[in-house]
Order: sequence, then C-alpha cells, then structure tokens
Amino acid sequence: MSQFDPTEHPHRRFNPLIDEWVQVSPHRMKRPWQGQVEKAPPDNRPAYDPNCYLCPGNGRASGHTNTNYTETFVFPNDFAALLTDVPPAGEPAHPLLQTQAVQGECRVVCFSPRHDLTLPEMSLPEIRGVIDTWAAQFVELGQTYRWVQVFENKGAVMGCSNPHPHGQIWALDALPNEPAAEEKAQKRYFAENGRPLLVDYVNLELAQQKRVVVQNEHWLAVVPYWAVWPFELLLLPRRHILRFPDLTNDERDSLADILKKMLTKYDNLFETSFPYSMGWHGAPFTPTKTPEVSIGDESEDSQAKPPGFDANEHWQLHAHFYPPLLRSATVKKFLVGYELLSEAQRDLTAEQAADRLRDLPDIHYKTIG
Ligand code: H2U
Ligand code: ZN
Repeated sequence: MSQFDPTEHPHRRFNPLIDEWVQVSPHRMKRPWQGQVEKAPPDNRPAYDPNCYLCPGNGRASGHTNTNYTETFVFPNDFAALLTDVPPAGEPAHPLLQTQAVQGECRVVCFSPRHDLTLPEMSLPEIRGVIDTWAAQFVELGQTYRWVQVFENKGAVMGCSNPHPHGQIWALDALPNEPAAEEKAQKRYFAENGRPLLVDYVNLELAQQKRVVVQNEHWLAVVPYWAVWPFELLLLPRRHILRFPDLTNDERDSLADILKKMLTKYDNLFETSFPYSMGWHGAPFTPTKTPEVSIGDESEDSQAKPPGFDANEHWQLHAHFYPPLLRSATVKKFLVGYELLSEAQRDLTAEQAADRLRDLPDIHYKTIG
C-alpha cells in the first residue's frame, strides 16, 4: 500500500471546537463533472425599492414604518421567534419529554439604506458603521440575555426573504446548541492546556499559512482545517478577545477591512453575490437585568462574582461563514443523505479551497468593468 496522502486518500478530520468529525474525499475531485455551470442572471436592483419592507421610509408587513434612516437601522422583528414574557414551563412530566421556557428578543439590522448594495460593496466607513451597530446591540442585549446571536442570512438559496442588505439578532436566556458545544470543547481544552483553543489555532494557522485566505494587522480569515462547507471561512482576531464589544477602535477598522476583502473574494469566486449564513460567537454574557417579566430560577452565572471576574477565559471571539455554493453560481452543496444520517462530507480539501479563495482579487468584479 502507498503512503497516506491527504490530497488523495479519503480521511476524516476532527473539529475540536464542537467535537465532530468530517469526512474528506479528495480523490473525488478527479471525477468528470457534466452538470450545469450557469452564471447567475445579472442583478439590477434599484437603490430604492418602493415595495421593499426594509428600505427607508417604507411600511413593513406589521404596519410599522421605517424611519428615513441614512446609516444602519435596527428594528424589532415584527415576526419574532422569541418573546420577552413567557411563563415558566414547570417540571417535565417525563425525563424524555423535557421543555424549557425561553425568553428573548429578535431584531432586524439594515446594513445600509441602499437596497442595491451588499456588505462587500459598501465603503469601509459604512462597514465600520455596521460593526459599531453590532457592538452596541451586543452591549445592550447582553445586559439582559446570556446569548446574543448576531447573524446574516444572505441570498435566496439560503431562504433569505429580501435582498436588501440586512442581518438579524436573536437574544435569549438560554445557550443554544452550537455555542453550547463550543463552550464545552473550549472549556475542556483550556482546562487541559491552560490556553484558549482558538488562540492556539490562530497561532498554528499563522505559522502554517496553508489555510489562510486573508490576514491583516488584527485579523485572519481561514478555511478551517475541519471545514464542512466547500468555501467555509472562520474569521478570528489575532489576539485573545472574549466578546465583540471588547474590540478596540483599530480592531474595528481592521475588521471592516478584512470583511470587505474576504466577502469580495467570495463574490469574485463565481462572479455572483455569494450566499451564506454568517454569525458571531463569543463568550456568553452575564446578564445584570432581567427580561420584562422575571423568569424564576437564577442561572449560576447571575450569582455574585468578584468585580472583574470572568469565568470565560476559554472563549475566543470568532465568526463563521457557511456558504453553500460548490462549483458555480447555481450549483450548491446539500447536506443530505450520508451527511444527515452519518456525518458531513466534502471533496475539495480545506487547503485547496483556501488556495482558490486566496488567489482571487480583492477588488469586486462588479467594479472591474
Ligand atoms: P430574512 O430575509 O433573513 O428572513 O430576514 C427578514 C426578517 O425580517 C424576517 O425575520 C422580518 C422577518 O420576520 N420582517 C419584519 O420584521 N417585518 C416585515 O415587515 C417583514 C419581515
Ligand atoms: Zn430595500
């Protein structure tokens, strides 16, 4: 038998952040592809759409009217999945039938008044405006809720209902599955190694440079070693930072820079506005306020701690970008079959995906003529 070659031989890679494996099948990259390689139809959106419920001054489905906003604009989601005044669920009737009442809030963040833009097409000061809005939302909602999920779901293939550049925020008093898995894995790694898992990972990626797609003074974007989605990216600060609002002025400017570059590369890959789901993960908050209606049991985190104490040193701030496109503007990867029933699988290695993204220009294709 020949020697193991990770660019040839099927293997599994471990995601230490959530304790899961992914199947990599690089030999399949050699198979012929006869499917479609369509270009996306040109996207000729107007700067203002009178029928868009997110454009400035327009009415929303709820009957509320948006202000004539000129920068970012945040409003409470009119169809919120979480509510502030949910009564306790009580004791489960059976351990196999558990219920937890959950209190929370949902908001919508319009990134720009311009209906026709996306993050990479916005200017650096405009992207910086989105960053400051995210930070302010984290600060405000983190006073009441343990978990604040800031995210963007972009593109019709992701089920996004409106092309107007926007994201969402869901804040709640529970720790949802993904951050709970990251909490567990990072806590264990810190206990065993005395250093945060993702800080070690940042240093490893900076040293190897095999999976780094873009880096600047304060940030790096890598296709993680354990990526599941073909062109998945993990965006990390180079220093140890627990939460988004802890970012300094310079780090926020630098974040605008790397976001513009990495999202421009995404759009340039298939010359289409690249769909994805992205979102921020950082240390959970320790709420000091209660939601409008009190929720009964105090969580262990809300007990008195010495000033300045933070039991979350094992956390490192980061953002995940999960884009579904595989080989063209229209051919996407599906997580179905083996992936739903056994484990996630990819063909292209993380290193090959990083090479492709790294080699793309960071000038947006729409501005190149
Ligand atoms: P998506 O396109 O990612 O689904 O986000 C749009 C959100 O905007 C969605 O959560 C909300 C929807 O509930 N929305 C309003 O709050 N008001 C409206 O008038 C329409 C949509
Ligand atoms: Zn609009």
